[in-house]
Amino acid sequence: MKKILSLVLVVTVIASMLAVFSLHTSAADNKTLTITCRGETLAELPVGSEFIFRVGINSGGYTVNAADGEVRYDSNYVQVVEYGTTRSSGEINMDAYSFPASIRNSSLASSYTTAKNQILYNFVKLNKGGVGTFSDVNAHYFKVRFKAIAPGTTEVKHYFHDLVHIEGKDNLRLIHNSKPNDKLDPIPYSVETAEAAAGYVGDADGDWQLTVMDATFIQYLSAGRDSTYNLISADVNGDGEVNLRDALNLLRYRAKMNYDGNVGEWIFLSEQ
Ligand SMILES: [Ca+2]
Ligand SMILES: [Ca+2]
Repeated sequence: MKKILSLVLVVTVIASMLAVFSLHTSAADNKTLTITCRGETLAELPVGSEFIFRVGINSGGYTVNAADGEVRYDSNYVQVVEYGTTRSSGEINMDAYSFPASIRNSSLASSYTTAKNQILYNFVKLNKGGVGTFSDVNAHYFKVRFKAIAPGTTEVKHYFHDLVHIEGKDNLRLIHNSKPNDKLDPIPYSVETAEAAAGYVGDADGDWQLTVMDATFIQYLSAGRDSTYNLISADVNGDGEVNLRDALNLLRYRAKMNYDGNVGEWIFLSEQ
Protein backbone atom coordinates (compact mmCIF):
# COMPACT_ATOMS: atom_id res chain seq x y z
CA MET A 1 0.00 0.00 0.00
CA LYS A 2 2.85 2.28 0.89
CA LYS A 3 4.44 1.55 -2.46
CA ILE A 4 1.24 2.42 -4.30
CA LEU A 5 0.85 5.63 -2.38
CA SER A 6 4.36 6.68 -3.21
CA LEU A 7 3.74 5.88 -6.86
CA VAL A 8 0.60 8.04 -6.79
CA LEU A 9 2.63 10.79 -5.22
CA VAL A 10 5.35 10.58 -7.86
CA VAL A 11 2.77 10.56 -10.64
CA THR A 12 0.97 13.54 -9.17
CA VAL A 13 4.15 15.53 -8.60
CA ILE A 14 5.46 14.94 -12.11
CA ALA A 15 2.04 15.70 -13.57
CA SER A 16 1.93 18.99 -11.70
CA MET A 17 5.39 19.88 -12.87
CA LEU A 18 4.55 19.12 -16.45
CA ALA A 19 1.25 20.96 -16.34
CA VAL A 20 3.19 24.20 -16.08
CA PHE A 21 4.48 23.74 -19.59
CA SER A 22 2.66 23.46 -22.84
CA LEU A 23 2.12 19.76 -23.20
CA HIS A 24 0.32 19.26 -26.43
CA THR A 25 2.37 17.22 -28.81
CA SER A 26 0.53 16.94 -32.02
CA ALA A 27 1.04 13.46 -33.43
CA ALA A 28 -1.69 13.89 -35.97
CA ASP A 29 -3.96 16.66 -37.04
CA ASN A 30 -7.61 16.41 -37.96
CA LYS A 31 -7.10 16.22 -41.67
CA THR A 32 -7.87 12.92 -43.31
CA LEU A 33 -6.26 10.86 -46.02
CA THR A 34 -8.35 8.30 -47.88
CA ILE A 35 -6.52 5.27 -49.22
CA THR A 36 -8.07 3.69 -52.29
CA CYS A 37 -7.24 0.74 -54.50
CA ARG A 38 -8.93 -0.28 -57.72
CA GLY A 39 -11.85 2.01 -57.06
CA GLU A 40 -12.42 0.80 -53.49
CA THR A 41 -11.78 2.75 -50.31
CA LEU A 42 -9.39 0.73 -48.16
CA ALA A 43 -8.96 3.08 -45.21
CA GLU A 44 -9.44 6.63 -43.99
CA LEU A 45 -6.98 7.93 -41.45
CA PRO A 46 -5.72 11.15 -39.91
CA VAL A 47 -2.71 12.72 -41.54
CA GLY A 48 0.30 11.90 -39.40
CA SER A 49 -0.90 8.40 -38.52
CA GLU A 50 0.21 5.12 -40.01
CA PHE A 51 -1.37 2.19 -41.81
CA ILE A 52 -0.34 -1.25 -42.97
CA PHE A 53 -0.96 -2.07 -46.61
CA ARG A 54 -1.35 -5.82 -47.08
CA VAL A 55 -1.44 -7.93 -50.19
CA GLY A 56 -3.19 -11.27 -50.49
CA ILE A 57 -3.14 -13.59 -53.49
CA ASN A 58 -6.12 -15.14 -55.10
CA SER A 59 -4.45 -17.57 -57.45
CA GLY A 60 -7.57 -19.55 -58.10
CA GLY A 61 -6.38 -22.47 -56.00
CA TYR A 62 -2.94 -22.78 -57.55
CA THR A 63 0.05 -22.73 -55.28
CA VAL A 64 2.55 -20.00 -55.98
CA ASN A 65 6.23 -20.83 -56.42
CA ALA A 66 7.65 -17.60 -57.69
CA ALA A 67 6.53 -14.04 -57.98
CA ASP A 68 7.66 -10.71 -59.28
CA GLY A 69 5.73 -7.58 -58.57
CA GLU A 70 5.55 -4.15 -57.11
CA VAL A 71 3.67 -1.79 -54.85
CA ARG A 72 2.95 1.63 -56.25
CA TYR A 73 2.12 4.68 -54.23
CA ASP A 74 2.24 8.46 -54.44
CA SER A 75 4.96 9.92 -52.24
CA ASN A 76 3.09 13.22 -52.13
CA TYR A 77 0.54 11.51 -49.88
CA VAL A 78 2.22 8.56 -48.21
CA GLN A 79 5.70 7.79 -46.99
CA VAL A 80 7.13 4.30 -46.59
CA VAL A 81 7.86 3.61 -42.93
CA GLU A 82 8.81 -0.04 -43.07
CA TYR A 83 8.94 -2.85 -45.55
CA GLY A 84 12.23 -4.51 -44.84
CA THR A 85 15.70 -4.00 -43.57
CA THR A 86 18.64 -2.53 -45.40
CA ARG A 87 21.55 -4.82 -46.14
CA SER A 88 25.05 -3.43 -45.92
CA SER A 89 25.18 -3.31 -49.69
CA GLY A 90 22.24 -0.94 -49.67
CA GLU A 91 19.90 -3.57 -51.04
CA ILE A 92 16.64 -3.99 -49.24
CA ASN A 93 15.98 -7.28 -47.52
CA MET A 94 12.21 -7.49 -47.53
CA ASP A 95 12.08 -10.76 -45.63
CA ALA A 96 12.38 -9.21 -42.23
CA TYR A 97 9.20 -7.22 -42.28
CA SER A 98 7.33 -7.68 -45.49
CA PHE A 99 6.85 -11.42 -45.83
CA PRO A 100 5.17 -13.70 -43.31
CA ALA A 101 7.23 -16.42 -41.67
CA SER A 102 5.95 -19.18 -43.96
CA ILE A 103 7.61 -17.43 -46.87
CA ARG A 104 10.60 -16.07 -44.96
CA ASN A 105 11.52 -19.53 -43.78
CA SER A 106 11.19 -21.28 -47.08
CA SER A 107 12.00 -18.91 -49.84
CA LEU A 108 15.05 -17.75 -51.64
CA ALA A 109 14.05 -14.18 -51.87
CA SER A 110 16.15 -11.97 -54.05
CA SER A 111 16.78 -8.58 -55.59
CA TYR A 112 14.66 -5.86 -54.15
CA THR A 113 14.88 -2.34 -55.34
CA THR A 114 13.04 0.85 -54.79
CA ALA A 115 12.33 3.63 -57.19
CA LYS A 116 10.31 6.77 -56.71
CA ASN A 117 6.79 5.73 -55.80
CA GLN A 118 7.56 2.05 -56.31
CA ILE A 119 8.70 -0.94 -54.27
CA LEU A 120 9.81 -3.68 -56.61
CA TYR A 121 10.57 -7.24 -55.62
CA ASN A 122 10.92 -10.75 -56.89
CA PHE A 123 11.50 -14.15 -55.39
CA VAL A 124 11.77 -17.67 -56.75
CA LYS A 125 11.90 -21.31 -55.68
CA LEU A 126 9.77 -21.31 -52.65
CA ASN A 127 9.59 -24.56 -50.74
CA LYS A 128 8.70 -27.63 -52.76
CA GLY A 129 5.07 -27.79 -53.66
CA GLY A 130 4.72 -24.06 -53.45
CA VAL A 131 3.27 -21.94 -50.75
CA GLY A 132 -0.23 -23.26 -50.54
CA THR A 133 -1.48 -20.80 -48.03
CA PHE A 134 -0.85 -18.00 -50.46
CA SER A 135 -3.42 -19.19 -52.88
CA ASP A 136 -5.79 -17.79 -50.30
CA VAL A 137 -6.93 -14.20 -50.30
CA ASN A 138 -7.35 -14.28 -46.54
CA ALA A 139 -3.68 -14.78 -45.90
CA HIS A 140 -1.42 -11.82 -46.41
CA TYR A 141 1.42 -12.35 -48.74
CA PHE A 142 3.37 -9.31 -47.83
CA LYS A 143 2.90 -5.93 -46.29
CA VAL A 144 4.26 -2.42 -46.28
CA ARG A 145 3.82 0.10 -43.52
CA PHE A 146 3.07 3.64 -44.62
CA LYS A 147 2.52 7.00 -42.99
CA ALA A 148 -0.16 9.40 -44.21
CA ILE A 149 1.58 12.72 -44.87
CA ALA A 150 -1.01 14.84 -46.70
CA PRO A 151 -4.81 15.12 -46.75
CA GLY A 152 -6.84 14.02 -49.76
CA THR A 153 -7.30 10.76 -51.61
CA THR A 154 -4.56 8.55 -52.94
CA GLU A 155 -4.25 5.09 -54.43
CA VAL A 156 -1.87 2.44 -53.13
CA LYS A 157 -1.74 -0.61 -55.31
CA HIS A 158 0.10 -3.87 -55.73
CA TYR A 159 0.42 -5.82 -58.90
CA PHE A 160 2.27 -8.80 -60.17
CA HIS A 161 4.55 -8.80 -63.13
CA ASP A 162 4.89 -12.56 -62.89
CA LEU A 163 3.17 -15.15 -60.78
CA VAL A 164 4.31 -18.73 -61.29
CA HIS A 165 2.91 -22.09 -60.30
CA ILE A 166 5.26 -25.05 -60.76
CA GLU A 167 3.81 -28.51 -61.35
CA GLY A 168 6.40 -31.20 -61.90
CA LYS A 169 8.70 -29.70 -64.46
CA ASP A 170 6.12 -27.39 -65.86
CA ASN A 171 5.97 -23.75 -65.05
CA LEU A 172 2.51 -22.40 -65.30
CA ARG A 173 2.48 -18.65 -65.49
CA LEU A 174 -0.60 -17.42 -63.79
CA ILE A 175 0.40 -13.91 -64.71
CA HIS A 176 3.07 -12.76 -67.06
CA ASN A 177 3.31 -9.10 -67.83
CA SER A 178 6.33 -8.50 -69.99
CA LYS A 179 5.73 -4.79 -69.86
CA PRO A 180 4.59 -4.14 -66.33
CA ASN A 181 4.18 -0.45 -66.89
CA ASP A 182 1.66 -1.07 -69.61
CA LYS A 183 -0.16 -4.10 -68.40
CA LEU A 184 -1.53 -4.55 -64.91
CA ASP A 185 -2.56 -7.86 -63.48
CA PRO A 186 -6.28 -8.43 -63.48
CA ILE A 187 -8.34 -8.77 -60.37
CA PRO A 188 -8.53 -11.07 -58.48
CA TYR A 189 -4.87 -12.15 -58.36
CA SER A 190 -3.80 -9.30 -56.13
CA VAL A 191 -6.08 -8.52 -53.20
CA GLU A 192 -5.20 -5.39 -51.25
CA THR A 193 -6.30 -4.25 -47.82
CA ALA A 194 -5.18 -1.46 -45.54
CA GLU A 195 -5.37 -1.31 -41.76
CA ALA A 196 -5.24 2.08 -40.09
CA ALA A 197 -3.55 2.24 -36.71
CA ALA A 198 -5.99 1.87 -33.81
CA GLY A 199 -4.01 4.39 -31.83
CA TYR A 200 -0.62 4.65 -30.30
CA VAL A 201 0.90 3.69 -27.02
CA GLY A 202 0.18 6.23 -24.32
CA ASP A 203 -2.72 7.99 -26.04
CA ALA A 204 -5.25 6.62 -23.58
CA ASP A 205 -7.96 9.17 -24.36
CA GLY A 206 -7.62 8.70 -28.11
CA ASP A 207 -7.26 12.35 -29.09
CA TRP A 208 -4.09 11.64 -31.09
CA GLN A 209 -1.97 13.64 -28.68
CA LEU A 210 0.20 12.64 -25.75
CA THR A 211 -0.64 14.88 -22.83
CA VAL A 212 -0.92 14.74 -19.07
CA MET A 213 -4.63 14.06 -19.64
CA ASP A 214 -3.60 10.62 -20.84
CA ALA A 215 -1.75 10.01 -17.59
CA THR A 216 -4.82 11.17 -15.71
CA PHE A 217 -7.07 8.80 -17.63
CA ILE A 218 -4.68 5.95 -17.02
CA GLN A 219 -5.02 6.69 -13.32
CA TYR A 220 -8.82 6.47 -13.65
CA LEU A 221 -8.48 3.21 -15.50
CA SER A 222 -6.09 1.80 -12.95
CA ALA A 223 -8.60 2.66 -10.24
CA GLY A 224 -10.97 0.24 -11.95
CA ARG A 225 -13.37 2.83 -13.29
CA ASP A 226 -15.36 1.80 -16.29
CA SER A 227 -14.19 3.69 -19.29
CA THR A 228 -14.37 3.80 -23.04
CA TYR A 229 -10.77 4.86 -23.23
CA ASN A 230 -8.34 2.85 -25.19
CA LEU A 231 -7.08 0.09 -22.94
CA ILE A 232 -4.41 -1.05 -25.36
CA SER A 233 -3.03 2.46 -25.65
CA ALA A 234 -3.15 2.81 -21.88
CA ASP A 235 -0.85 -0.13 -21.26
CA VAL A 236 2.21 2.03 -21.73
CA ASN A 237 4.82 -0.42 -20.50
CA GLY A 238 3.21 -3.34 -22.33
CA ASP A 239 2.94 -5.71 -19.37
CA GLY A 240 -0.72 -6.50 -20.05
CA GLU A 241 -2.09 -4.44 -17.18
CA VAL A 242 -3.18 -0.86 -16.84
CA ASN A 243 -1.97 0.65 -13.63
CA LEU A 244 -0.12 3.59 -12.15
CA ARG A 245 3.16 2.42 -13.54
CA ASP A 246 1.78 3.16 -16.98
CA ALA A 247 0.81 6.68 -15.97
CA LEU A 248 4.25 7.15 -14.47
CA ASN A 249 6.00 5.85 -17.59
CA LEU A 250 4.02 8.20 -19.76
CA LEU A 251 4.94 11.15 -17.60
CA ARG A 252 8.57 10.10 -17.56
CA TYR A 253 8.47 9.96 -21.35
CA ARG A 254 6.97 13.43 -21.45
CA ALA A 255 9.66 14.69 -19.09
CA LYS A 256 12.38 13.07 -21.25
CA MET A 257 13.32 10.80 -18.36
CA ASN A 258 13.99 7.06 -18.57
CA TYR A 259 10.80 5.08 -19.14
CA ASP A 260 9.60 1.57 -19.93
CA GLY A 261 7.50 0.57 -22.91
CA ASN A 262 7.01 1.77 -26.45
CA VAL A 263 5.42 5.15 -25.87
CA GLY A 264 4.34 6.76 -29.11
CA GLU A 265 4.48 3.55 -31.19
CA TRP A 266 1.56 2.84 -33.46
CA ILE A 267 -0.83 0.05 -32.50
CA PHE A 268 -2.27 -2.27 -35.12
CA LEU A 269 -4.93 -4.59 -33.72
CA SER A 270 -4.13 -7.43 -36.10
CA GLU A 271 -0.50 -7.36 -34.99
CA GLN A 272 -1.18 -7.57 -31.27
CA1 LIG B 1 -4.22 11.73 -25.69
CA1 LIG C 1 1.03 -1.75 -17.99
